[in-house]
Amino acid sequence: MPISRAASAVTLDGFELRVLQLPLVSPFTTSFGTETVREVIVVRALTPAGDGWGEIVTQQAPLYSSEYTQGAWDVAERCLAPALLDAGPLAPEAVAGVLAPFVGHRMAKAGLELAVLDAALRAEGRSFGEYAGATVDRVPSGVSVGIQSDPAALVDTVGGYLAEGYVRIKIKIKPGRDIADTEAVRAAFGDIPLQVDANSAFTLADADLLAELDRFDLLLIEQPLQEDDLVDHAALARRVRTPICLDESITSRKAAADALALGAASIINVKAGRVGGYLEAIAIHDLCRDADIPVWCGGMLETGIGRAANAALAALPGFTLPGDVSASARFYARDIVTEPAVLEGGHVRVPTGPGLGVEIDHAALEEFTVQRVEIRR
Ligand code: OSB
Ligand code: MG
Repeated sequence: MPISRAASAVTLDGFELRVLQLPLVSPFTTSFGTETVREVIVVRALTPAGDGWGEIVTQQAPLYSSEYTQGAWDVAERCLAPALLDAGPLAPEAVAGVLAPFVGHRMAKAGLELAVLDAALRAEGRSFGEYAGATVDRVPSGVSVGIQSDPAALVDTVGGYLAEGYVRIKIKIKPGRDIADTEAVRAAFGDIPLQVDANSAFTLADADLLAELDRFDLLLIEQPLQEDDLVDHAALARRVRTPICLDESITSRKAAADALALGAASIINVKAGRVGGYLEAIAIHDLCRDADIPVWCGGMLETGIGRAANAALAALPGFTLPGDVSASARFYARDIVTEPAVLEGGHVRVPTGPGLGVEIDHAALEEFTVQRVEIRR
C-alpha cells in the first residue's frame, strides 16, 4: 500500500550555499581514491518561518559518480535554486517536479529538496522520521571500512570498530585487494555480519575471482561492476552465490525497478543523494518492500545534517539490513551540528525533534566554510 506523505508549502526567500571542507579523522580509501578531507555543500533554505538545512553529498572530483562539488555548485546556483525561487510557495513534494526539466544532477537536487523538507517540517513541528514513516526509534549501525595498507592493518582497524560496537562490517575492495583482505577479516573475527564494496572496480571478466568470495558467506557484494553495467551485473549474479547489491547503478526508482526486473541485484543500497532526494529514496524503499527485496541505507560521509536524515530513513520497515549509518566520530572530530550522532549499543538514535531534529553549530559551520553564496528571489 503506498503511503501518502504530505507537508505544507513553504515560502522561499532564498538559498544560501556553502562549500565546507571537514578534515577526516583518518584517510578513507576506496577503489576510486583516498580522501583526507570531506568536501561537501551545505544548503540553507531561507523562509519567513525559519531556516531549513540540507547537504549536497558530491565529492571534490567526479570519481564515485559524474557529479562533483563545483559542478553541483554551478547548477544549483545557476539553474536549480532560481527555478525553486520562481515556483512560488512550494511543498517539499513539489520540489522534484520543478527540478525535473534539468537532466541529472541528482545530488544537487537532493540537497535542495532536503533543505525545503527540513524547513517545511520544522514549521509544522513534525519530525522527518514521523513524516517518512519510521517504525523504530534507533537503527543498527554498520561501518564502511576503507582499504588499509595491508590485510593485517585492515584486521586492526576492523577490530577497533567491532570493539566500539558496530554490528556490521563493510570492507572496501579493489582488484588485487580482494580475496586476501576478505579472508583476513573472516579468519580474525569469525561469523560477523560482513560485506564488501568494490565501487565499480571489476568487470564481468573477473566473475571467477568474484565467485571465490562465495566461500566467505558475505551478506552481499556491493557494486562490483560499472554504473551502467546492468546486464553484466545480471550475468554475474547467475555466476556467484553471494547476493549482488547495487549502489552506483541505482539512480532512481525506475533504475531500481529495471535492475530488479533484469535480475541485476537482489539487494539495494538506498542513498538519497544518488537518487535525487529523500522522497525518491522513500519511493525505492516502498517499491522494494512490496517486492520483498531487502534494502539498507548507504552513506556519503554525511555531516550531521544528512546523517540525521539517514538515521530516520533507515528506520523505515523495509530497511532490514544494517546501513552505513555510523557515529559522526567515525569520520569527524568536529561535526557541524550541536549533537552529532553517537553509537549506543551498536545503534544510532532516530532524531525526534522538528525537521531533521538537529541544530547547526554555527561556529563549526563558519570554521569549515571555504565558499559561500546567497541566491535571493
Ligand atoms: O560506495 O558506499 C559507497 C563513501 C563515499 C562514496 C561512496 C561510498 C562511501 C562509503 C561510506 O562506503 C559510507 C558512509 O559511511 O557514509
Ligand atoms: Mg557503495
